[in-house]
Amino acid sequence: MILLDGKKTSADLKAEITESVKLLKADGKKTPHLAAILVGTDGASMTYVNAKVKACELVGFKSTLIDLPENTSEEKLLQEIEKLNNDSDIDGFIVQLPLPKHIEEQKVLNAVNPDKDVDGFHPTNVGRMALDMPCFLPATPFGILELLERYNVETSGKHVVVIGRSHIVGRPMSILMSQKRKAGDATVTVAHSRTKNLKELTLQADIIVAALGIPEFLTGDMVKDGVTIIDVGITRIEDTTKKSGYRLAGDVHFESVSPKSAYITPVPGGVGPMTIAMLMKNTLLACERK
Ligand code: BQF
Repeated sequence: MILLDGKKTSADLKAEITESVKLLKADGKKTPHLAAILVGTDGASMTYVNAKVKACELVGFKSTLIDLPENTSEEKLLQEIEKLNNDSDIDGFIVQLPLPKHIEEQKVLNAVNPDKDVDGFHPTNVGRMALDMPCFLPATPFGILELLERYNVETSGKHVVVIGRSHIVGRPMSILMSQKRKAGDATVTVAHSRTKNLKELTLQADIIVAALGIPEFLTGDMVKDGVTIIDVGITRIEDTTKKSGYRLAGDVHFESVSPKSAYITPVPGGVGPMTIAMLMKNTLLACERK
C-alpha cells in the first residue's frame, strides 16, 4: 500500500509556485493577487478561507479577504463580485461555498468573470473543460489529477468508479478522467445515491473516487485487491478528545480498505491540501495569462 501523500505533494507544488512568483517579480511583472469572498461565519468555511489566505502568503501572492455578514443580500454579493471583476490588480477570486440559503449559488457563480474564475465554476469554464479547451480546472479534480500523475498511477484503460455527481467534484472528475489526457483515458462509471448495484460496480473498479459525503461509507468488502482509492470526503465528527472538538473523517473506511489498496489517499492530508495548492496554481496561471 502506497499513501498518496497530499500534504507532501502540495508542499512540493507550493515550492514550485513560490519559485515561479520569484521569477515573475524579477521580471518586473505584477505579484499574483487572489481575493476570496466569505459570506457568514460557518466554522468549516472560515477554516478553508484561512487556509487559502495562508497559502497565498507562503507562495508570495497578495491576498484580499472580503468578509460579509450572514444576512448579506444576493444583490450586495453580486455588487462585490462586480468590483472584483473590474479591479485590475485582482488576477483571480473565489466565492467560498456553501453560501447562505437565501442566495442562489448558480446566479452568483455566473457573475464571476470567467478569466478570473480560478475555482473553475463558471459555465464558460465548465464548458471549456468538457471540450478539452484551455480553462481553469476546478481545484479538487485538478489536485486529484496532479496526485495521480506525480505518483505515476496508471489510469489509461482502467475502470474508474466515481461515487458522487456534484458539480464541484464528481461530475468534473468523471469528465476529466474519461478524456485523452494525463491521468485520463479511463473508462468511467458515475455512481450516486440512486445507484442500485453499487457494490457490484466498486468491486470491478481499478480506481475509486469517493466523493459522496458519507463518512467511512466505502468499506473493505466493497473493493478488489490492488485498487487505487481517492477519498474526497471530509466530514467533521465530534471528538471531545481533540482540542478542536472534532476529527475529520473521509468517505472511506481506511482501516478495512487500505490493506487491499495499491494506492490510497489519507484523510486528512490527502486530497484536501491538493485543493489548496491547485487554487494557487490557477491564480498563478490567471496572472500569467493577463
Ligand atoms: C486536509 C471544502 C466541502 C465543502 C466546501 C486540507 C482542506 C481540507 C482538508 C481545505 C473544502 C475541502 C475546501 C485538508 C478546501 C478542502 O489536510 O485533509 C485542506 O481547505 N479544503 C473548501 O474551500 O470548501 C469546501 C469541502
